[in-house]
Amino acid sequence: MEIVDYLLSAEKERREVVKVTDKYPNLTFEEAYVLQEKLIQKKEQEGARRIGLKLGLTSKAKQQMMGVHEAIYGYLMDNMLALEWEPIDFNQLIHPKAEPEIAFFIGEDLQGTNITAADVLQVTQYVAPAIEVIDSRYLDFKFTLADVIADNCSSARFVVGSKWMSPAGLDLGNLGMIMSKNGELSTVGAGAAVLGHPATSVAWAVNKLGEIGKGLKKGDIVLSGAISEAISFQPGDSILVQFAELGSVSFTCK
Ligand code: OOG
Repeated sequence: MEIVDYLLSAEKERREVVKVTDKYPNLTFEEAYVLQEKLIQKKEQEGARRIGLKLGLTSKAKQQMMGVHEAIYGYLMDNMLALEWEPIDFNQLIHPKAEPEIAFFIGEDLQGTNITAADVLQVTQYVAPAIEVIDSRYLDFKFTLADVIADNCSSARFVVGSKWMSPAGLDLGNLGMIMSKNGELSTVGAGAAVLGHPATSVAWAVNKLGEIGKGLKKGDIVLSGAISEAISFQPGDSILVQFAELGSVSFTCK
């Protein structure tokens, strides 16, 4: 509980903290997921609700940067949902960054350990453009894989665009994306940046959850992983993510 409270108070008090593995260098991924679950349960006790899942470190570039070969998952809570028409308050965050993502709206429960991308697409009612705001509680956004898992994968806020489409007629792997800040191009990418296809990324998470007897529930939102590197923003900035076919999503920061 000590570590959970350490991370929760960093989030509440909006300050960076030294990473957990500085004190507990042998923290395993399994132990880190147990800490993450305890952290989420604590948020639930305080009134927040789980509304879905997010994937992290799904791009080759990011995995190489971290020296890992695996993606990670964390939970989305109802109080992380931000709205396009309400500025995100910088003072509630530490050192936020924005990432372009494709959101999946899950229409049926899905659980198992052999789930494929096709299975995911079959239960996906809609996909939509999204921006995830990550805000690691760790000093300078520096951490090991175990640290970031315990910190609910840096989750902080997310915004979903208003255009929701059935994935049926879409080629999500080939979907192009550009992200701009204050009208200037920042990053470009395509759906395939995420483990080859965003539905593959969601399937990975379902299989990982399946190993501990969990799965996705009807109504869950899943953020399938960043399609390009994350960009920092400050008060006064506006971020716009435009997808081919899927439309756009944006937010401003105050
Ligand atoms: C970890 C979470 C990154 C993604 O999509 O790769 C993430 C981090 O870089 O803070 O959400």
